[in-house]
Amino acid sequence: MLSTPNSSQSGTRAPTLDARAGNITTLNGLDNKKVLVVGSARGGKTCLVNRLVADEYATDASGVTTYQQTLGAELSVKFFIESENRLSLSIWCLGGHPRYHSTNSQFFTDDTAVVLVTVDLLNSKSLDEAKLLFQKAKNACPTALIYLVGTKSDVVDKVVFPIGELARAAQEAGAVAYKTTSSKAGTGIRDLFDELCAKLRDM
Ligand SMILES: Nc1nc2c(ncn2[C@@H]2O[C@H](COP(=O)(O)OP(=O)(O)OP(=O)(O)O)[C@@H](O)[C@H]2O)c(=O)[nH]1
Ligand SMILES: [Mg+2]
Repeated sequence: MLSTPNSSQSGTRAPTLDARAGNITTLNGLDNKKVLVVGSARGGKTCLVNRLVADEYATDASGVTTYQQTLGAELSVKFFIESENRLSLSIWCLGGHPRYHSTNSQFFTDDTAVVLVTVDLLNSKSLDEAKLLFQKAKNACPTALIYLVGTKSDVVDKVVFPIGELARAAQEAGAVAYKTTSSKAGTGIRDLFDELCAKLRDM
């Protein structure tokens, strides 16, 4: 299921429910790190991963954005091979629907290198959900780099809380940083991954 890397940003997607696959330590000769992407349902997690891995943002034929709920979890692999940050990431995007809360717990293992806790900037409940997930990640993945990631930043006029609140939450929770991203506009995502890859390299 995993392809040979042939560009600095190549990626593959391989749906599976095997949480332990994140334990692979090398992939095609590259260090492999496990990344979790978590957050509320419809929060923009899958779109973020799709933008990173395939530079895609799904719309139907008339240009309307489409939504397909993640059923359980989906694994994508991303290779970074041309920059000095040579590594691969196994990125687990976890379904945000409450029905997956208990099964998601098995993915929070202590070998997790990075947790991206997403906050849907258009959903007032999303920040509280993110705070709970942040604590869960902190407890179960003590050595992981944990980021708070505000999604959908392109819809500036509908953001339901000030960005300052996201910054404060990140500081209080002890996040590495908070970031804002738009999968639709394609902003913030490469910068986020470049930064976290550099941090992983230095660890
Ligand atoms: N405006 C805007 N809308 C977005 C963006 N990212 C996602 N969306 C919208 O949010 C919907 C849900 O996005 P998904 O990425 O599927 O959400 P998810 O967090 O994976 O949802 P679950 O799989 O249910 O946990 C998409 O269908 C888009 O309509 C973005 O960057 N900007
Ligand atoms: Mg999803």
